[in-house]
Amino acid sequence: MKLTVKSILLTGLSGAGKTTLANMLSDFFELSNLPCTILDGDVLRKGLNSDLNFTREHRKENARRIAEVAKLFCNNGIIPIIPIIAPYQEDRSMIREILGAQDFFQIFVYCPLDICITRDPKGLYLKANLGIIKNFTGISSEYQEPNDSDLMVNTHEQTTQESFESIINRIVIQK
Ligand code: GGZ
Repeated sequence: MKLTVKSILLTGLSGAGKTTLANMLSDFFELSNLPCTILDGDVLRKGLNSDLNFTREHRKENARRIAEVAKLFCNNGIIPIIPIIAPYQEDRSMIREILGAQDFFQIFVYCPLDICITRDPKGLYLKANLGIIKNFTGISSEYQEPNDSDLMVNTHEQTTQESFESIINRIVIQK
């Protein structure tokens, strides 16, 4: 089995299902002996990017660092799977440029904001609505929906398995 791409970005709101899909892709690649690594925005913000907040400037720096780390993996034959909100078109374009447009696959993990608010797995939307968390994407900070994605999955209308399969159908070449 081979892939048509060398790096994968999953962009979308908090609670849209990016991490779930990233984990499913990672499990599938590992079973297929394709080396990969997950670079999750939430995880990296606890280490490498712990000095960054959620201002416009810091989100850009967050995206730049993650893309540069992803490039190191990519250059060593390891597929970076990148589930991050990446709410700004400019930053997503930068990530695409750093990783090389030809090998890059951007997935828009779409779920309507009101559904993400209902899901609220970590209670973050509640805190954002109460003003406890500032600059929260979808509430007090914008998410610019991409119109240049290679694929859009709708986690509100599709099951996670259907979303996962639609990704696999686009990036896998069966030998
Ligand atoms: C957005 C926030 C915020 C604010 C904390 N805005 O769903 P999660 O919890 O587990 O993942 C989100 C993560 C977002 O980090 P990213 O690096 O992906 O964001 S970005 O690409 O926009 O820089 C969320 C949590 O951090 N979180 N505060 N204010 N998400």
